Amino acid sequence: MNKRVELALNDQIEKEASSSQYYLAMASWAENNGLNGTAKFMYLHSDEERFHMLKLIKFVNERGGTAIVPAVGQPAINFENLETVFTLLLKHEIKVTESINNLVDVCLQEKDFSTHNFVQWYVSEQLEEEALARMFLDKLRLIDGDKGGMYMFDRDLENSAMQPTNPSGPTA
Ligand code: OFO
Repeated sequence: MNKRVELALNDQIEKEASSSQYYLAMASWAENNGLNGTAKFMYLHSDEERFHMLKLIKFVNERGGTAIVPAVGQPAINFENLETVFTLLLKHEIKVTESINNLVDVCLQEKDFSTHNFVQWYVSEQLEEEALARMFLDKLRLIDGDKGGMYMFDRDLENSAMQPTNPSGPTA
């Protein structure tokens, strides 16, 4: 496997692992603050990010590279409020999108068209994740800190089709 591409893929593995931990921390915070819908969303989102990591690990190893399982730092324990959580989520996803775009760029520079093809799945995934985070933030801005509104937001999220699907495994 091309070394620059392998390096960029391993960098992305680290980003997906960090995303999974980050959303797990948000899930735990939400659970401790009576926000069950948000907790459910974040737990599933954390699983989804782990699935993104596993998919990359398998791809690197199957293509003759060496996937590196990364150490990840401890994420935050406390968050100010729901709006902060979703603002941080959107910021984080924008950074991940930049990193995916960089990966696409490296594939094109190195003329690795099969990895480029593989990475397109992540390009579409990022578009969806950013759109979803923006939609939640728009709703939270409308609610503007109103407690009743937040209760409804969380309850809607609990029953929502917007919940991430539980990924079935690295080959799904
Ligand atoms: Fe892996 O999609 Fe978000 O970060």
